[in-house]
Amino acid sequence: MRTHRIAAIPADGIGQEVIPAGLAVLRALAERCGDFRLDVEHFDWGSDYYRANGRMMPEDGLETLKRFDAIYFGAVGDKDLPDDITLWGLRLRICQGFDQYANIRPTRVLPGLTSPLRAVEPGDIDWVIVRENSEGEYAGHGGRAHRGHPEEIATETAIFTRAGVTRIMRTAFEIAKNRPRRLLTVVTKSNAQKHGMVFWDEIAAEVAKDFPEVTWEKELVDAMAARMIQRPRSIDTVVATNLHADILSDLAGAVAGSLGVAPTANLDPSRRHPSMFEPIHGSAFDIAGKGVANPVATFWTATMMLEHLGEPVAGRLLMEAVERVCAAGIRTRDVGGTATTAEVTDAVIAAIKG
Ligand code: GGG
Repeated sequence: MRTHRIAAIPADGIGQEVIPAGLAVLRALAERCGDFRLDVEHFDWGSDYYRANGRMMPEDGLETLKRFDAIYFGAVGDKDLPDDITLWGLRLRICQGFDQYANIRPTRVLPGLTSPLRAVEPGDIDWVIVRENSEGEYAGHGGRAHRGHPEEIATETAIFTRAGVTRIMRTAFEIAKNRPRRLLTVVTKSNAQKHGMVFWDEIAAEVAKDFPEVTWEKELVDAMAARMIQRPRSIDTVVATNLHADILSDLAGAVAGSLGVAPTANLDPSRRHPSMFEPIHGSAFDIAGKGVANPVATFWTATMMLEHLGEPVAGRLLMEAVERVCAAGIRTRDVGGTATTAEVTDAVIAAIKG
């Protein structure tokens, strides 16, 4: 029997609803498969922890997480705390502290779901967005001066390193190489940002030499946003900076029907640290506690976690169960249904049990 140690951090808002739903589904899956078990430990880190302790997670929190094989994460964000405190204090601390530099965001229109784009059917969109997850616009480099004065200034400097850009580019080419269309779009804003973004284009061209089987192209981020709406079938694998890919992947989630179905894997490909799996969506405190959050993104991200843990069969079983439930019309209201979080979860568990 294989054992995988999972750290569960539901954190804020609907994270408190979707992570328990995801764990219930994972328990049913482990029971059905019978050849692996999940050893889950729960952590109460997040905004309530901040109110009690003055920090989003303990100082030695990363040390604690080191003994796990994966982290199953909900969402950060609180209506009373500044977003930069909650994001930097927990999610970014883990991503950057564990060098989870590759943020992988698949997008598909699941069976039974409807894209807001006219004439897009399930199967038409099959994208993977690769987000650089360790530096760039999220380097935290900058400052403020002359606070409160008319001449006040604020700087936020994006930092791109040769090592950082090369490794995310290699990851993206590798993913593109293993997909049927072998097409990679490298997204920048290199017409306007003539240092860091030109650097991205140069490194893409260098890395491309090692992947002759991959067709690659450059696209500006504004043009990419338009292309996602106007020519969605022309897109396959996309690589972009921390900020650009974050924005594009929210758009991708919306194109696929809802952010409520969009998953993320924050990977440390070196496997020196645990990787972290979460829905793309935030804490959505406007619907928190109402039992209507869509758990599908959290289930889909669980399939990515299972694959990472070396359980691809279980991952496929879970994804098939999720797709059957979506196709059967058991959907939360963000995707046009009336089902609750619990009803979708129960339906997926029933589909797993067969
Ligand atoms: N589960 C993802 C999450 O909690 N996201 C919150 C958020 O504010 N993210 C911003 C970012 O990652 O750039």
